[in-house]
Amino acid sequence: MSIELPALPYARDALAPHISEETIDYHYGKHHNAYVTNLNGMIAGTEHAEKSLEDIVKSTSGGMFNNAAQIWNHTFYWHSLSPTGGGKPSGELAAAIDEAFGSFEEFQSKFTASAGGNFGSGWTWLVKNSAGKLEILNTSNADTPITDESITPLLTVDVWEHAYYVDYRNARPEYLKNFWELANWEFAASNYA
Ligand code: MN3
Repeated sequence: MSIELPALPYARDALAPHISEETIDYHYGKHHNAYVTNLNGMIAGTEHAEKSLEDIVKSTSGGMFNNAAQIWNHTFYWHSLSPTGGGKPSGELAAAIDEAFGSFEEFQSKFTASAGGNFGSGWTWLVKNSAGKLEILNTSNADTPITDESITPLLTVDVWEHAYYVDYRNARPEYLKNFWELANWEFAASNYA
């Protein structure tokens, strides 16, 4: 068994103009794909060769963990974006956001500040904690919330520079502004439920 690169949930040009086809060609076609190729090379002939991706993430460290977690994080990120995304969540998720952050606008501004201030390469997440309450979480490099069984990730944004340098050079704030036009609240709501 080998780990496969999951299909993108939309066409490569579907997120334009917020995220270009060229960015997807690099980010999905080269970066995400390279993590898959690297991991398959590393697990071949080891005790991890027959495990699921999640099991590999939860039972490895070092290079194996980094590649496995990056595969998982990127797949989750592609689903956190949608060509029909943006706007605001509704229903129970909207109520949970209001309860945790005061309002959607407060949440959005805190999440943007957290992602903007996530030093170096990493990820910013909206998660449900063990008490069922929503939180914003920053992780560094390949680190992922799924290593903590008590946390359920709902939505993520990739703040590695490779996520935005083609479209926005070094301007992470511009990328984050455009992230809100793509945020997939249906995906987040299904993770929350
Ligand atoms: Mn990335």
